[in-house]
Amino acid sequence: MLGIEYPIFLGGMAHVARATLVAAVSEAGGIGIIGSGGMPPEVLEREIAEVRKLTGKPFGVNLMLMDPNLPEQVEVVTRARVPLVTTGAGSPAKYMDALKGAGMKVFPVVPAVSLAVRMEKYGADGVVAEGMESGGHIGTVTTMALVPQVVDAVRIPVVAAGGIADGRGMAAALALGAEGVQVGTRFVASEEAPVHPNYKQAILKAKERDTIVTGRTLGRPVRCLVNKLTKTLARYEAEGRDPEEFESLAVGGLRRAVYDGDLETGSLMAGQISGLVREIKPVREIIEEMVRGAREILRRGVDF
Ligand code: TUI
Repeated sequence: MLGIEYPIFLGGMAHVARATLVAAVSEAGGIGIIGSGGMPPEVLEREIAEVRKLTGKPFGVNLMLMDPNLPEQVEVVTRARVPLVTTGAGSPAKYMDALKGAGMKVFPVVPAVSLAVRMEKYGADGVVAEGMESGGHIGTVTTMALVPQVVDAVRIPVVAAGGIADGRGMAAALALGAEGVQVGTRFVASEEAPVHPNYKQAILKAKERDTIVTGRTLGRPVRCLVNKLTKTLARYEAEGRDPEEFESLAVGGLRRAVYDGDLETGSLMAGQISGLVREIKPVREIIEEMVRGAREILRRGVDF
C-alpha cells in the first residue's frame, strides 16, 4: 500500500522527527514521518521540501490534532500531497475528506478499539494502535491488549505502537495480527535524531520503571522519563493544585528537552521500552537488526 520495503513507521514525534531522521528511516526501507506538532506551517513546508531533497522514497507527516496551527498545517500537507498522513491526540474526522481527496494514505493513531472502528468508517486506510507503554500523549490500554482487539474490530491494516524497540517486539506485534510497527523511543536514541545528547543519554540510562505518566487528572496524560519536572507535576496533581500552575511548568518542556538537553525542567518524553535501549546506533542498523531479528524468530518458530 505504501511502497515501502519494511513495515516500520517512525513515530511522528514533535521536534524530534525532523527531516534528517525522517529521510534516514525512509532511506533504510521503513517510512519516516515528520512530526509537525509545534511547527509553524512555513517550517513544515520547508521540512517536506528538505525530506524530498534527501530521499526519493515515501515518507509521511504526523498531524498533532491539538496544534493551534492545525488548519494551516493541513493545507500544507494537502498541497504537498505527502504519501502518508498519520494523526495523533484527537480525531481527524473533520479533515478526512480533504486528506483523502488529495490522494494521501491516512493512518490515524488510536488508543482504543472504538476509535479505530470510527476511523475505518470515515475512510482511514489503516490505523496505528498505540499502547500506553508509549512515550508522549497516551491512552490507557497496553499494546499487548489493544492490538489484537483492534485487529479483530477493523478490516484495514493495523500498525502496532508502544513498547517496540527490537526484532522481538516486532515479531510479537506481527504475532498479534499487526501488519507493521511504529517505533519512537528507539529512534530518539539514533545517531541521526536531531536531539540534544543529554536526552539520548537519559534514555540509555533509563530502566523499565523510570518513566511516569503525568497530566491524567487534567485529561492529557503524557509519559516521560522521571525527573525534577515530572516529580513536581505529579505532586501538583496529587495536591489538586490549579491546572494553570501545572501548565506553567509543563509548557515548552519538550523543547527544553530536545534543544537544550535540560534534564531537570525538560519533558523527556519516552516509552517504557527505554530500559531496552542501551546504545546509540545509526538508523539503518536499528532497522536492519529489527527486521533480521523478527524474521529469525518468526521463521524459527517457538517450541512449547
Ligand atoms: O499523539 C500522540 N503522542 C503525542 S502528541 C504529543 S504533543 C503533546 N505535548 C504535550 C502535551 C500533550 C501532547 C506528544 N505525544 N500519540 C497518539 C495518540 N493519540 N495517543 C493518544 C491519542 C488519541 C487520544 C484521543 C487519539 C484520539 C483521541 O480521540 C479522542 C476523541 O476525539 O475521541
